Amino acid sequence: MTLRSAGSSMAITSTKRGFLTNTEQKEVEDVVSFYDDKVTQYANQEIQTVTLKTLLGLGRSGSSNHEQGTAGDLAINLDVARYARKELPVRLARLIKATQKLPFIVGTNPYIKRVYKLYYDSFQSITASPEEIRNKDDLDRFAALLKGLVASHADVVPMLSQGFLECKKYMAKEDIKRFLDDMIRARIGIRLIAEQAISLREQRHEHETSSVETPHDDIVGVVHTELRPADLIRTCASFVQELCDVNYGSSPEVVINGQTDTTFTYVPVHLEYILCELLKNSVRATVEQSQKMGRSALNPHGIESDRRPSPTNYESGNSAVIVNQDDDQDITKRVNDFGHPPVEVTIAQGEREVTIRIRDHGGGISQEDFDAIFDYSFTTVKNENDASKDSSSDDSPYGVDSIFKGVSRLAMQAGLGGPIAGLGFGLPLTRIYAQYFGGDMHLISLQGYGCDVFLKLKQIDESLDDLQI
Ligand code: ADP
Ligand code: K
Ligand code: MG
Repeated sequence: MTLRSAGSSMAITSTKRGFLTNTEQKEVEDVVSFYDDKVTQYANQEIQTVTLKTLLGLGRSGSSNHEQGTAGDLAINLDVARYARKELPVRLARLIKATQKLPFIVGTNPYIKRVYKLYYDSFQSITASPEEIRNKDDLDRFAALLKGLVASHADVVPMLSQGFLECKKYMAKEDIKRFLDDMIRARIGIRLIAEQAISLREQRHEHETSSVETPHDDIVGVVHTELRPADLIRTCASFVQELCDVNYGSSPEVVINGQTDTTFTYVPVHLEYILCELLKNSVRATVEQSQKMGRSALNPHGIESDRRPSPTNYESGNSAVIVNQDDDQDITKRVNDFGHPPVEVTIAQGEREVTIRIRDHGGGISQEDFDAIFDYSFTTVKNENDASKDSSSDDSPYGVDSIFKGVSRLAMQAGLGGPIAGLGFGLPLTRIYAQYFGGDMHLISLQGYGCDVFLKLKQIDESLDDLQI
């Protein structure tokens, strides 16, 4: 299977002026119908959740990948597509309504307006498409429509980040959090449904055109039943290291250890997103800590040679044994040519869950910041032209100048995968993704030393029947 390139869920088509091209800028000026009866009508309908099992087409009696053949595949695809055709407009309408309820001034922010318009246009195109999906051709047409919509939504998260960063002062923190938590959870569900409809169809195409029997037994649409976290970590690490090189001129190694041959059932794009965000945080902290401590290629330990720690030194006989490990054993001493200690990623396979620990030696988080790190838009990336400060002196809070100042301009250079840091969305979003299928994420800061992030993910095949999308 081909994973989407690392971080592609946050792909950014960078322009010199920020997120919006000139055409998009014009588009957001267009008046978008606010009082649309059709939206209200759909938004008033109940959401029909679906179990992951049904969504994956595993609920049909007597169906196994080998037995069902093309006819069975088609029936499953039709089920999923019909469900998507009926359900997506309801969920989109609810997002549109929720966005309309934001304070007026927040709704006038160009980024938020753009997101609103994307949801509104998607709602319109799906409801304008034929209601009946009867055969292969209908299916292909509908899947193509969804594919276009999913692609057009690729920048929604960075746009929301930038929008709410600029609107911080117009809404209470808790209200922003509630809105975004709900929105992002809804978005995950919408994408799962849409991407499942798309990828089942694509697999069918591959199946039909391939001379090899059942080419991807281990992939059921968006779910991978033999996902190897070690492989995904490697892909994400090299992507994040490259991003780090671009921003800082160097990057730390990423060491993967533990049960590296672990495989489990999960949604690769979710794990990919989580890993990229956590690795970005760790490499950034590591490199900035190196700079702070004056670690360099010439003096990688950041200490004078006569103050180097003594080698292995056991005080045996004590219940608490102090071990000054030698350079080979202590991972923090394994600095690379640029003076950075590695980021360590440890994989553990439990009976029903997989735990991934991401450990860095980037100095940890101050007590003052710690309480805020899971807030949307909270970041310690400094920018001289803080858009929200600028705008306080303006009559118009979203003057064209202020939009493109600050974080967006600094960070958007990074292109694919979003900035290395600066939007303040990494941690809150990562936690929502981790919790979506019953997992969780905890960050422990050893202030002055480094951070450990524990990511616990459930084997989702254990609970296919219970997981409601
Ligand atoms: P961003 O990375 O855009 O700043 P995040 O939500 O990912 O937003 O992180 C918020 C803040 O938490 C970061 O700006 C940083 O100050 C702190 N942080 C997160 N992870 C780490 C880490 N591993 N080490 C040190 N600080 C961290
Ligand atoms: K944050
Ligand atoms: Mg981050």
